[in-house]
Amino acid sequence: MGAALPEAQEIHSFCRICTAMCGITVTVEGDRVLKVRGDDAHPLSQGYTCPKGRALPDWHHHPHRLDRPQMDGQAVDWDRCLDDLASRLAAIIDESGPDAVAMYLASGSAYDANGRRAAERFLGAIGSRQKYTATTIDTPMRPLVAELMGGWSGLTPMWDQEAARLLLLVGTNPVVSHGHGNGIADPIRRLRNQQERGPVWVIDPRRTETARLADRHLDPRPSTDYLILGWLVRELLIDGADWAYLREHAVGIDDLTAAVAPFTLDRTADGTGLEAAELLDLLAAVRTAGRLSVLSGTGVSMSRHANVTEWLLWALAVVTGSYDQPGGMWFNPGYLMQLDTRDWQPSDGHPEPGPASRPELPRRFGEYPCAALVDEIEAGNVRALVVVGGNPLIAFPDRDRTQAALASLDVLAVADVVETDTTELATHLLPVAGQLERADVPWMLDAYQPAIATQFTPAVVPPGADRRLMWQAFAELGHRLGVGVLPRGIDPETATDEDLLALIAERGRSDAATVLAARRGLVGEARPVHGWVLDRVLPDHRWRLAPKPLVEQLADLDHPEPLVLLPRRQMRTMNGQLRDLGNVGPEVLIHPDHGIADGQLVQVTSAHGDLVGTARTSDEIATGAVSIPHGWANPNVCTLTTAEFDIDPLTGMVWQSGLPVQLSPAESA
Ligand SMILES: Nc1nc2c(c(=O)[nH]1)N[C@H]1C(S)=C(S)[C@@H](COP(=O)(O)OP(=O)(O)OC[C@H]3O[C@@H](n4cnc5c(=O)[nH]c(N)nc54)[C@H](O)[C@@H]3O)O[C@H]1N2
Ligand SMILES: Nc1nc2c(c(=O)[nH]1)N[C@H]1C(S)=C(S)[C@@H](COP(=O)(O)OP(=O)(O)OC[C@H]3O[C@@H](n4cnc5c(=O)[nH]c(N)nc54)[C@H](O)[C@@H]3O)O[C@H]1N2
Ligand code: SF4
Ligand SMILES: [Mo]
Repeated sequence: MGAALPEAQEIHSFCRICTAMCGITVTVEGDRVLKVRGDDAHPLSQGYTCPKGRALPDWHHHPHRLDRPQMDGQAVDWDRCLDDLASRLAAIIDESGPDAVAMYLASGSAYDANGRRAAERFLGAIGSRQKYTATTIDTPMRPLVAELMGGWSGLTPMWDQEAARLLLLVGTNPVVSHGHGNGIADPIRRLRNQQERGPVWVIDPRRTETARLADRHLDPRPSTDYLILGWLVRELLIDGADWAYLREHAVGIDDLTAAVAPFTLDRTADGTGLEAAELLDLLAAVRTAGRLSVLSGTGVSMSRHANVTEWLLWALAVVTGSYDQPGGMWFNPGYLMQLDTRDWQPSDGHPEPGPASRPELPRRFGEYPCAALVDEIEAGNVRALVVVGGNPLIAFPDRDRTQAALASLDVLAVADVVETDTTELATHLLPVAGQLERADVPWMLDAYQPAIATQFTPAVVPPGADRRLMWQAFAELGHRLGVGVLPRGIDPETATDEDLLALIAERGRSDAATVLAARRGLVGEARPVHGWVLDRVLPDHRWRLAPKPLVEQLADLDHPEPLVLLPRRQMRTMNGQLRDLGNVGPEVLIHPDHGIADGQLVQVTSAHGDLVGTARTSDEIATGAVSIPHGWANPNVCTLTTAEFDIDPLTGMVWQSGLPVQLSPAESA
């Protein structure tokens, strides 16, 4: 035998697939990642992991991992790839200006603190305004409503897991998703804990994994939640509102009262298809609880009524005195972000115009809506696109147009860890270090945690093959273009991940050395804190209860459609990620009454396009709904959605939930 075999080692890290960011213990042997299990000593996840986290070893050693840079599909070395990319970008900027270079930053970069910052700084440094993120195909209604009602788009209300006496979930399925906005590790345990204090109510047209363990489940017609929420607000304003809180912390009460006046019980029961008795039970539960925690998800954010529904959901929280008060919802100021120490200038929520080809699609929060990107490419305004941890071909509407537009670009540079639908089209492929190959702190998602806490992970294994840290790739690209990407004083030749992370950590609640030693989590304040949003963020300490653009949208809502598409996340995949590790494909979930048999091929048609998939029939879904997960190449639900019409005028959001579809049996795919 030759050299001694390396010994197996256990390294504490945290999973960077979803916002729950569970503590994990990774078994490695040399550069082989053997196993991932939950870390029992982790203060927030307490040993929990889901199948995605446990699949990290298979993902790390994925047969289609990206090992070497490529140009037009040919392996090249980094210098060649970056030289060529830089000179092509320079020529485009010279000829067409910096706005001809766009960037799409998505899920895969949200958990690479250094890489994400470097990519964003690169875009800013070349002077481009063409920034797109997954927020505008996911949940732009929340920052919109936060800005219109609270003066700042970043407010994320958190479930009070210590004290809420009622948890209301509207169009979210945390048992599978682990939260939308709130990072919820070990969701079943946390929901059970909640039930010891007070009931969990779920509103969802599907009897979801979460609905099955809830105390009560209401299954309204899709996209009619606004009626339920508006009716609750109306009734509470008559009896049950927290008037002391409202007098001190709200403006626009009369306008809100007028806006919800038409929401009678009859109209709500009629519009939602729910029994009056069920609705009255919910109202009684809210009155009994006094304050509540109420969370929404993609069932709200992707619907045509997203903004209005989210507004009425926030209004419900304000009217019950729930926001920023114990037993209601709190706002996590973040361990690293320390939002509670900043000075706030309240915003009135006025957007800037969209890009030249779609000026009607508003620019908000410093970004353009994804719905505009394909038009910008087709119009020749965008000639180069840099994709940073995203997969537009499974995420954007108009699947075929998106494909043609990406293929027509002069430059499509993609920074990813595995081959995807989008990497196949790349002119420049940047194989960046995956999550186990880099040190990290949860920078962007600091304020989505159930405690004021942070954590640090070292690289579990060094970057394998010819992969580079993403921040290095952008620093080198910037250097070639003569723009600075790294903070001052950082030498790209000698700096480490930790040097850069220290600059983030030192702005947190303890010094950088303490944060970088927090290998299994560091909890600053385990319990919710209250008051900083009321004191520091809200304009004049008051919620604006009736923002005009939302009141106007409410006046203009239409009737529900007979059969509609609903989104659904799957337990073992994350959007388009992990699907090729032997996971179940995207079944078309329908009620048995459509005359289509379980396992039969079914065609689903929208006003825009169609797909053929395998039907799964179940009475867990209402007859008026068809549930199809996104993230798959075939069938790809993005063939049904479009950015051409029915785009939300306030956010530019694509209609991805509740859009009308038709079903018919299909012979073959
Ligand atoms: N019709 C329809 N469309 C939808 C949705 C829907 O429900 N229905 N959902 C929408 C939602 S909510 C979202 S968030 C978007 C998702 O849209 P995307 O975020 O674009 O989709 P993902 O498949 O998550 O892409 C993440 C990519 O990051 C890569 N990645 C993983 N780790 C790393 C890393 O460490 N570094 C880098 N650089 N890359 C990495 C992965 O390999 C993957 O290719 O889709 C949206 N589109
Ligand atoms: N396992 C796993 N986890 C994930 C992801 C994943 O792909 N896989 N993706 C991550 C991402 S990017 C996101 S954005 C989050 C999303 O997190 P969630 O929003 O919690 O997840 P979804 O499964 O999309 O849940 C949406 C629910 O809304 C319901 N719904 C649809 N229309 C309506 C309606 O009109 N009214 C009501 N009340 N309900 C409706 C659907 O039936 C569905 O159960 O999950 C994240 N976590
Ligand atoms: S819930 Fe799963 S994917 Fe999300 S952080 Fe935990 S182990 Fe990772
Ligand atoms: Mo998302």
